[in-house]
Amino acid sequence: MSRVPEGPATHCPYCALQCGMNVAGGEVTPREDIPANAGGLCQKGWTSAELLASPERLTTPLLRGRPATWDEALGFAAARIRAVQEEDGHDAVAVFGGGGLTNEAAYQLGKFARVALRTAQIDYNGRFCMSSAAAASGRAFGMDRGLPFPITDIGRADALLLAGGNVAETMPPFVRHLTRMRDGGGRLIVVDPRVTPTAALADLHLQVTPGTDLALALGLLHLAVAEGYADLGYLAARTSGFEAVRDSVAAWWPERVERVTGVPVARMREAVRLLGTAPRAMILTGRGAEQHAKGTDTVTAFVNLALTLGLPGREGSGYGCVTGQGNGQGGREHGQKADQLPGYRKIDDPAARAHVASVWGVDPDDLPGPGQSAYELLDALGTPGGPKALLLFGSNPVVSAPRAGHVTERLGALDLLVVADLVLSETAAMADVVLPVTQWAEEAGTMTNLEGRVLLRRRAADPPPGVRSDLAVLHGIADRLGRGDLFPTDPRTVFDELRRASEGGIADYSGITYERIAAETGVFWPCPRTGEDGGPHPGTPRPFLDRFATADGRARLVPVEHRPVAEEIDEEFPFYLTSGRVLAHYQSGAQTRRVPALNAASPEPFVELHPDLAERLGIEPGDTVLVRGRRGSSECVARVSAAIRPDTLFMPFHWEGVNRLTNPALDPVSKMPEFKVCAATLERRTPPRATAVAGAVAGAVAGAAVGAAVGVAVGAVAGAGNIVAAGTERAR
Ligand SMILES: Nc1nc2c(c(=O)[nH]1)N[C@H]1C(S)=C(S)[C@@H](COP(=O)(O)OP(=O)(O)OC[C@H]3O[C@@H](n4cnc5c(=O)[nH]c(N)nc54)[C@H](O)[C@@H]3O)O[C@H]1N2
Ligand SMILES: Nc1nc2c(c(=O)[nH]1)N[C@H]1C(S)=C(S)[C@@H](COP(=O)(O)OP(=O)(O)OC[C@H]3O[C@@H](n4cnc5c(=O)[nH]c(N)nc54)[C@H](O)[C@@H]3O)O[C@H]1N2
Ligand code: SF4
Ligand SMILES: [Mo]
Repeated sequence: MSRVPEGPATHCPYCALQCGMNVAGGEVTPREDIPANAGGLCQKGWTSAELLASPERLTTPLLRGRPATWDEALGFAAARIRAVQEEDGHDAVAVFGGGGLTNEAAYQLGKFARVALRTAQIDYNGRFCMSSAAAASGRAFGMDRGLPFPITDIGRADALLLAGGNVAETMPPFVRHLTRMRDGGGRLIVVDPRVTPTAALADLHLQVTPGTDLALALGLLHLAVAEGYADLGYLAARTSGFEAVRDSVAAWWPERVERVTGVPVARMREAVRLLGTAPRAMILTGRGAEQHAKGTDTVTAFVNLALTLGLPGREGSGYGCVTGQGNGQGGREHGQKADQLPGYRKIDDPAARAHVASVWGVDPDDLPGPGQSAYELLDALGTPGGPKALLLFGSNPVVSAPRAGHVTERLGALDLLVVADLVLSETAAMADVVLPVTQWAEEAGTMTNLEGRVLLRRRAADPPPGVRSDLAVLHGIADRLGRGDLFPTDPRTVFDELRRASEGGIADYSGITYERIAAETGVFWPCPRTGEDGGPHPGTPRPFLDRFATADGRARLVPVEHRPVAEEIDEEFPFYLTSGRVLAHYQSGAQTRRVPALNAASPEPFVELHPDLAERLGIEPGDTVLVRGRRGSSECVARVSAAIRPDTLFMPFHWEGVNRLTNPALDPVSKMPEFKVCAATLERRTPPRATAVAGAVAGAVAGAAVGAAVGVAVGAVAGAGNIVAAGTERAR
């Protein structure tokens, strides 16, 4: 294993900011050399090493809940896979991956599905994350890279609109880039139904009704055209489709948009003025705008606005998606997506199949075609004709999938569930076979951050005895299926193969090596083997400066229409329920709920509601309430806050609960579920429990600490009531 890089300098296990950190002796310290965090870390990063030595860590395989040897566990899994495939065919075994896996593991998982299992049925949790932004960027620019510019460009912008992102809680060190921008006179516009810590930093907050960003973007575009901010020279030189889009927004006059979105006309005008007059402007989207059954069109509408203003492909300006998981970017490039082969190639493209099959040493005709998207796949488990077995790496769908009660039922109907994880997640607890794997600091590999910068995860600690890497697990199963020779366990060997497989693709990694990443603090893809001068390619920090990645080099404006949410509120379920994140927890909470300091900061699930609504329903802060929807219900603690619209409830999804209610209505293009809005009601359940009150107080204190940490003026939050009041008028 001498070829695997070691050393304390690595990156955080959690989000896509991939903050640089040193890990030594169980202690974490931030790195200064990584531009994304430049010396900063959030609370999750600071405490990330605690899970390495946690007693809750899995260190032995489990077979039907009992400790087993690796040989027993892998042998059982392989024998069952063979039996299921003999009876019901290759597609009867499905694979589900995750955006937290290294590039090497994600690549190997896709190859494992297509070559060792020969199944079409593979998808991953990134479908729940950035798929709408990816689809919209692909459609407009011919390429999807979260931020198609270095994150440090943000600090030099003169105006930035962030739609549906709460970076002060989801990527706290990101705030330093926004602060730098504001210190330089730049203005921040935030679109969110809540006065989040991020919205509280903003110069202008557009407090939209959940699910109406598409109408808002159409309205902003209408105003931009009407007020003469369209950059006609740029549109003519670098884009196509402007006329059709301009005509399509003609009917979205500001008063109509105010009625649909709840955003006052004056605020829309101000947003357009700030963006239209800024020499350098940016438009960014987060999950709040994207996780809808119309997410792709919503992002397209924001991209149309950015293109109309002449932003993408101009240094210092642009459109970007603030991606999510640690390897959310790389995880969507190397083939764990149902329709994809490595290098962001399409699995139904004959040339792509031929290239990848030659790297894999298999016949292109033996490669399966596209499979189903994440929710469709989960929904089909154990049904007649659906998969009978599932191998799951790096996701906890019992907590995080939409309509989770139903998904849990489907998982329970499987003949075989195999889960590779570090802890006994809610999903692992259901598995026939649980395989304990190494964690970030115990393994080497590469991660691609939200900028498209490929980073090196070094091995900085020894794994406990008994655990194996994801690559070793895949090798162990493949070996028992007779294909072990095709699945090496050394990350560098896998990366070198990935480089060849990606060569010539959109996400070309062929010129990237572990040495270069270490020497250059990351390399931006695309990075072919050689540059224009015949020497090593420098990597591509800003891929659209000269041309877009479309066939004709032009960006495409695509007309889109607003439509209502998939499940409108009514008398029985009169409130919009939205969901998202809090600072202290990560995703399904499988990792962070096991870190004592984080659990203390945010100990239990809650629902946030407005004081007016609480008063109307007789709910006091700290009460236990039942939140009910058409698909399920969830009990949690009430938090009363003027920072939310009175028609909206917010629940974090870090605990089992909110996803029992969420709506699996899918976006037709990206297959993203409508996580961000469904209809719900709530009622007081019991008198306040002692722990509930204590929890609410602790939560409030933690919230205040967040505010302080990101420099939120308390007055801004207190003043939120006005904005809430202004933002609630809404015609039916
Ligand atoms: N602390 C923490 N940080 C994380 C993660 C985590 O779990 N915890 N996860 C990582 C991952 S995978 C991701 S994807 C990112 C997500 O990062 P973000 O997108 O910033 O996170 P969310 O909290 O899901 O959603 C952002 C905001 O959308 C708002 N919102 C809800 N509905 C709507 C709507 O209809 N329109 C608009 N405009 N806004 C709406 C919510 O109020 C919320 O404040 O965070 C990453 N970082
Ligand atoms: N209601 C609602 N639901 C949502 C969202 C929302 O905003 N609202 N957001 C969605 C989004 S954006 C996302 S990204 C998903 C995320 O939801 P999940 O897919 O459930 O993500 P995690 O909780 O990160 O699950 C990762 C699991 O893999 C394990 N793990 C971590 N690293 C590794 C590794 O290297 N190898 C292996 N084998 N296992 C590992 C962890 O312990 C954990 O159990 O949730 C989605 N669900
Ligand atoms: S912002 Fe993201 S990458 Fe940085 S320390 Fe926090 S969780 Fe880790
Ligand atoms: Mo995500």
